[in-house]
Amino acid sequence: TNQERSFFMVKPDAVQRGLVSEIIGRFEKRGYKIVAMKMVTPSRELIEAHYDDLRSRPFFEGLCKYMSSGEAPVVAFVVEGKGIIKVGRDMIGVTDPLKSAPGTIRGDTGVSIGMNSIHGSDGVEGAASEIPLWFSQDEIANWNKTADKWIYE
Ligand code: DAT
Ligand code: MG
Repeated sequence: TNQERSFFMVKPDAVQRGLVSEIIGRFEKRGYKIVAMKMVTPSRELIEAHYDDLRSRPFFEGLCKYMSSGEAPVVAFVVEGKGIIKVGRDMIGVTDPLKSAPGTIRGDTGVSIGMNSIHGSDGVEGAASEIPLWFSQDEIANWNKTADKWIYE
């Protein structure tokens, strides 16, 4: 299906460094359709819910503090298109930017695991819970991308 959706977020470090368009542009360039996007200064509660499955990890507290510090907002966005959940993760690179291949977002933008530029849903379940956590139905644009006929054969 060409209607698969995944959730992404430009993290505070990348917003501070002026990498928003560089990062979101990669998804547009690939031919994917952006169906929702907003800048948010996330609350501690929202970040805890977002990273709920990492609660038992030693870095959880630091992660939540960092993401909800308010020193910079995040840019949350939803991307739609063929294979986006898996391809999105491949475009991002692995969790540690030092281990991410050049050409990936993390491999091209950072060196620190905690400031790794972008979040992307890690699977079908993650995407299904993260999209409604961050966006209400009326914040999602159901638009027809006419360029799709030059993207999908
Ligand atoms: P990913 O963002 O690649 O899906 P994750 O879901 O395992 O990685 O972890 C969420 C975020 O938590 C990750 O982007 C950065 C931070 N993090 C993960 N492992 C960490 C570690 N060992 N030390 C510090 N921060 C870490
Ligand atoms: Mg993850």
